[in-house]
Amino acid sequence: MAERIRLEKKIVTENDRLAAALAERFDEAGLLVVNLMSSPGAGKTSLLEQTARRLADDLRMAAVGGDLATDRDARRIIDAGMPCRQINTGRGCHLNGRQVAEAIEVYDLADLDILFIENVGNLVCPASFDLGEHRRVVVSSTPEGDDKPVKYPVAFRSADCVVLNKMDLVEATGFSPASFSGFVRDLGLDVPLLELSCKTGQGLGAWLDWLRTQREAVRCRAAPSPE
Ligand SMILES: Nc1nc2c(ncn2[C@@H]2O[C@H](COP(=O)(O)OP(=O)(O)OP(=O)(O)O)[C@@H](O)[C@H]2O)c(=O)[nH]1
Ligand SMILES: [Mg+2]
Repeated sequence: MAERIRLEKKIVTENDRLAAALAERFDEAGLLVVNLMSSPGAGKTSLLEQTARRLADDLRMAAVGGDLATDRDARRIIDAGMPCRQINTGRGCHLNGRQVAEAIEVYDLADLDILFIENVGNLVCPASFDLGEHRRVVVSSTPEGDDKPVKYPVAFRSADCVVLNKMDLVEATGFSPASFSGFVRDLGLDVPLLELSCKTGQGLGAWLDWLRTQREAVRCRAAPSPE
């Protein structure tokens, strides 16, 4: 009779090894790497467009973005003033370490302050694949409904920052910001929850401040300590 054996040890996958190598490269170069995750259409590309328009004079930024097909997002981000490489995953529902490693070949990481990774629009698979990033941001939006944190806890629990976008639609959609933040806290998360609108610009200042603070934290960690 077949015997069922319970595996308690985490299996180190090929992606874990690639992610560890990426993390080492990112740390050596001293830049901040931010992985953006959301369901399709929550506003990841819009957030990067706004970030490019408002921060490009202060910080050197670049992006890589994953979509099943087309280079539409990359063209939008480039038009907003940030270099971007598009990765087409075909049927793949998330980015992996190999795809990111190939896409960043065109960048001199030491010349960048922030690298953004726009993951494939999907609130399930991307959460399980480390890309060597320093910070994960989950972007949610008001038309999706206020219960997403409890329905997709794996993604939200892995976040260092939660962005709630499309606040301009809060009344039209009947979205309850209080319920949403309650669900986030119920997961035991103690991370910033930034309410904003990429359409009106409301709340974008707090997002840019958060980015600057994270950039500084990573830069200080990477700087060699004085003798
Ligand atoms: N009303 C409103 N619309 C927004 C806002 N932010 C983004 N949108 C719109 O929402 C749609 C999707 O935005 P994207 O930025 O493409 O979303 P995304 O998360 O990058 O989408 P995928 O890459 O397909 O997963 C676009 O039509 C945007 O113009 C916002 O704050 N308010
Ligand atoms: Mg996009």
